[in-house]
This record gives sequence, structure tokens and C-alpha cells, in this order.
Amino acid sequence: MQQCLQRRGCAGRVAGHGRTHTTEAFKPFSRRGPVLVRADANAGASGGPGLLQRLGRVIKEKAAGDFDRFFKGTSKTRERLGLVDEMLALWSLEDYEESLEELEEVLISADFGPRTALKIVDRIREGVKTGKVKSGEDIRGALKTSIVELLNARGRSSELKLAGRPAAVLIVGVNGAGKTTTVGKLAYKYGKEGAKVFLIPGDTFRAAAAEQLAEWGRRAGATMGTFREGARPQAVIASNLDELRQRACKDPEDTVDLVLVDTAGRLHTAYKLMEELALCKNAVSNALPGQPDETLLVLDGTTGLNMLNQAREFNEAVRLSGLILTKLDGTARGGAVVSVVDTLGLPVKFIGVGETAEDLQPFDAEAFAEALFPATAPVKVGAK
Ligand SMILES: Nc1nc2c(ncn2[C@@H]2O[C@H](COP(=O)(O)OP(=O)(O)OP(=O)(O)O)[C@@H](O)[C@H]2O)c(=O)[nH]1
Ligand SMILES: [Mg+2]
Repeated sequence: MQQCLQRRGCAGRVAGHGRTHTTEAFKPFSRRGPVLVRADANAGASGGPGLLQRLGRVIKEKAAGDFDRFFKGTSKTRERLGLVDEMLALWSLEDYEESLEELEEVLISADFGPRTALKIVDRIREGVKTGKVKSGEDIRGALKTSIVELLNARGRSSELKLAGRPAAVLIVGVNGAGKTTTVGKLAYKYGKEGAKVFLIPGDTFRAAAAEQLAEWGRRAGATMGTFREGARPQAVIASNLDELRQRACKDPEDTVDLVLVDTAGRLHTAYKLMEELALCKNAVSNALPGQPDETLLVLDGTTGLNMLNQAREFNEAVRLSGLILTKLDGTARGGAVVSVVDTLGLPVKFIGVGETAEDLQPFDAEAFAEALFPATAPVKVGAK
């Protein structure tokens, strides 16, 4: 493979060779031995954590293995969905239409969005008509099933599809969504699996952004490319990839497996900045034909339904391949993600559940639905 890289790369560009390697496929690289990682469990936190976050962390640690470990942060959505319990307690088959309309309203208020809420309720209506859904408990089950189906509609695997060597991943999102932190977590994850990871500081607005990325690089045992404050990000991406190509030509041992490109936060409504992002993606594909393998939008889980607008605009600008939902350890509004997945057909790849390197979890639709409608919640089914 290195021969292939040498042959094509040194003549011009480093090219992907079409082999798909997921996490499993990174294992061959671990023959070099695991990358040394200094995982500092407390590093990376900016400022003192709030009470909810502290509480969240304690719950998270105590609930290892439990679904709450993944989705304790769906609390805002869950708060609203508490109304579902009240509704189901009053559920009556006789006037189910009225109840289903109420259910639709509750789902909308819990950030599912009108389109997705209608879709979910329509499925339940079908179930009622065909006699499959009779009780409040049946509705809870049907709700969970619908949510899982919507979330898994684009496949269940949350692994990144990394076909090239190097494979590139472009990380985009609005300001403060958690992009740089996610780049760090991904570097740590793939580094631990034996991949040689290279970070490109595509946020050229602030020197602090590069320092933050460099710190993550140190924690994850990844190398960071050259940063030029104020330079056009597409130029920085291009020069770093060129540098990588030259290094791989001189010494094939220097070939990296994974390139993670961090970008500056931008408002999804800022046309010029979105255009710049498209240029950043072009810079990657010009240097590495067929790349980036993944273009991931980082969404702040506390955002609510506005994440749908963000996802639409970013998808329009750079054609996304997936989503990463962060801050699910806070007071997140997870319901909105169902709407994003349903509307745009984009899979959720990972979730962020904290600020440390290990706080990145694969997305699990069943656990998500379970967290929204915990089985333990008592449902009193009765006639009106
Ligand atoms: N609790 C929690 N905090 C997170 C998570 N992901 C990121 N953060 C925090 O969110 C804040 C912003 O994270 P960054 O990674 O700097 O966000 P960014 O999108 O790179 O920000 P800009 O580059 O300024 O646009 C930091 O304080 C992170 O520690 C998460 O999953 N949970
Ligand atoms: Mg950043």
C-alpha cells in the first residue's frame, strides 16, 4: 500500500485507494504498537463545571453500563415528554384522535419538529386503526419503535467510513458547538486503535484555537500541522496536506492514516463564511482525491430545534456525511436530533458526553429512545 501511495503521491497528489477501513481495519496499524497517550481525565474543562454538569458527571460515573451513561442529557426533551406520561394516563381508545393530536403537540414542544412529530403520530394512528396499539403502554412502545426506526433509517453503524490512506475527516459547525474538542476525542480514539493521526488547524481566526488543538494533539499522541494566524483556512489546509505528501514521499514510514481537519465556528446564515467552508472542503479533495471520507457536522445538544436550520445550511454548503451530537451530559434537548436525522437523512455517528478525551461514545438509537421514554416511568392506563 505504501508503494501505491509512493507511486501516486510522489508523482503529484496522495490518493486514496478505495479500501474501506473502519475501526476494525485500523487494527493492522497497531502492529507498530499503541500510540502513547497521556489521557488527563480533568484536562480540557474550561472553567468550573456547573452544578448540573457535576451532577451529570457523577450520574455518568455511577451509571456505567446503563443507558443514562449515554443520554442523561436528554433532560430538557424528557422534561417536556413528561407530558406524554400524563397524557397516556388519560388515554382512551374512544377518543384517540384527540389524544393523538395532543401527543403531536407534546412532541413538537419537545423539539421533534412538526414534520417528524406528524410522522411519528401517523404511525401510531395506523397502529390504533389496525388494533396493534390499544393501551397507553402500547403507545409508549410504538413511540420508541418509531424513534429508533427514524434514527436508524440510514444504517445503524456509527463507525466512520474511512476509505483512503490517509483518510480525511472535515469537522464543521457553529461557534462553540464542540468541534475542536471532538477533533481531540476522535484523535484519541483512533490513535488508541493504532492509527497515525494528523491534525490540521483550519481555524485560523485565533491563535488560541491552534493552542487548544495542539493540546489535544499532545493528549492524543497526534501530530499537528502548521498554523498561520489570519491566513485563509483553505490555504493552510492545502499547504499542510502538501507537506504531508512530501514527507510521505521522503519516508513512507511517515505516511499518516487519518487527517482530522478542524475549522472555525461560523454562523450557518453567514453566506461568505459558508462559502469559505466549501473552499476548505475543495482544498482537501484537491490534495487527496476522493477525500474527505467524512464531513461531520458537530451539533451542540443543548441547541433545540435550531439545530435543524444549522444542519440544513451546512449540508447545503459542504454536503455532510454525518452528525456528532455534543454536550449530552448537560441539559441537552435531544429530541431535535430525531428531526434532523429524519429531515436530512444524516446519521448520528457519535455523541459527546463530557470534556475529556474518552467522552465520545458511539451513537445508539435504542439507548436514545429508552432515555427519552424510560421503561421505568409508571404509566397508569385508564378510561376517561
Ligand atoms: N460538557 C460537555 N462540554 C463539551 C462537550 N464538547 C465540547 N464541550 C465544551 O464546549 C466548549 C466549546 O468546545 P470547543 O471544542 O472549543 O468548541 P468549538 O466548536 O471548537 O468552538 P469554536 O472553535 O470557538 O467555534 C468547551 O468548553 C468544551 O470543553 C461535551 O460533549 N460535553
Ligand atoms: Mg474550535
